[in-house]
Amino acid sequence: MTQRSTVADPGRSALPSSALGSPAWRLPLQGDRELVLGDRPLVMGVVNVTPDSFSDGGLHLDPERALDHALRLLAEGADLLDLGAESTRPGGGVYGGGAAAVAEDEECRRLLPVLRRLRPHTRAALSVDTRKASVARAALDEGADLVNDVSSLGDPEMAPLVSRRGVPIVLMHSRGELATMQRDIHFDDVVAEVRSELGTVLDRAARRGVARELTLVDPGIGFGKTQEQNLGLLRGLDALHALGRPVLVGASRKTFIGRLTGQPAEDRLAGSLAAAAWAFQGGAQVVRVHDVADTVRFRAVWSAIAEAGAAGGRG
Ligand code: HH2
Repeated sequence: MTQRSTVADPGRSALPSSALGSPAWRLPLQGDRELVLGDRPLVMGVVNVTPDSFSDGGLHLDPERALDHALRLLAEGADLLDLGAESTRPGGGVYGGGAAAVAEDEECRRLLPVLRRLRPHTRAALSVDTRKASVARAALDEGADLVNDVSSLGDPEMAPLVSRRGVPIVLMHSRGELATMQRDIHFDDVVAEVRSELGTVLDRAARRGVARELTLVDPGIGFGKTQEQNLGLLRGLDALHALGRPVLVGASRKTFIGRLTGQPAEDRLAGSLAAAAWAFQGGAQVVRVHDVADTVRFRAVWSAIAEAGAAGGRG
């Protein structure tokens, strides 16, 4: 398979500054590859190897089906993939009981056969969506490139692992435990508080040996936030750039969209694209999505318009 444009050749000179004016980051990946962030927003395709994910649970539990799905997302233009074997759907409030916790061996049993099959097919960055250091370690050994940890180092072994292996990590904002985080939510100013708490997470990560240059931050849309707070965060996303790290946004198919459109999770494409537009507008470097083909087409038009504006065209 051909090398994807976002995985740079080693030694390639510094990325030309973007027509959109955002800075570039180059995150090292295993095997002399890099993930280049900043010249245009990247599309991260979601591969859920779970029976119970909120929008596609059970569809790709079989390793061969998960592999087909992953290859399809790459063919549709995904810049990178995020493979997860534990649903992290929060519980409490309107979300009901939330996702069931998955034991480490079960998470590995779901995830590793897919990674093992997928790795030889692509040089695209492969992320593993896990809260467990032991699962992340096994996934890195099977060729995963980065860790997406929605608990932001909740497992005390995660920081030593990523620091030792020198791999990038996504640190996501949330408060409290998944099972209860949708209860008793209070923010006075959601954007300012999420920014400040992500700053604290970055500082704590640095104290535990995680290089700041290897981090991405994520506002945690849908994780312990009300409807209005999710909307406000997307609208105020650009404030997160003050943290000086690339921003990843996962809004695809989430409940806040369904509450506005009345659609079930698998029919939330239009709303997900609206959320992606706000993520792009807010300067997100990565959007995590289920509907890759449509998001890639959407980005083509969005970027063309943005770059026409940046070039000073007046039509
Ligand atoms: N959202 C989900 C899972 N992982 N990771 C990051 N960094 N940001 C997110 O917003 C995020 C995430 C939830 O979406 P999904 O994987 O589709 O559902 P489930 O957790 O039910 O498997």
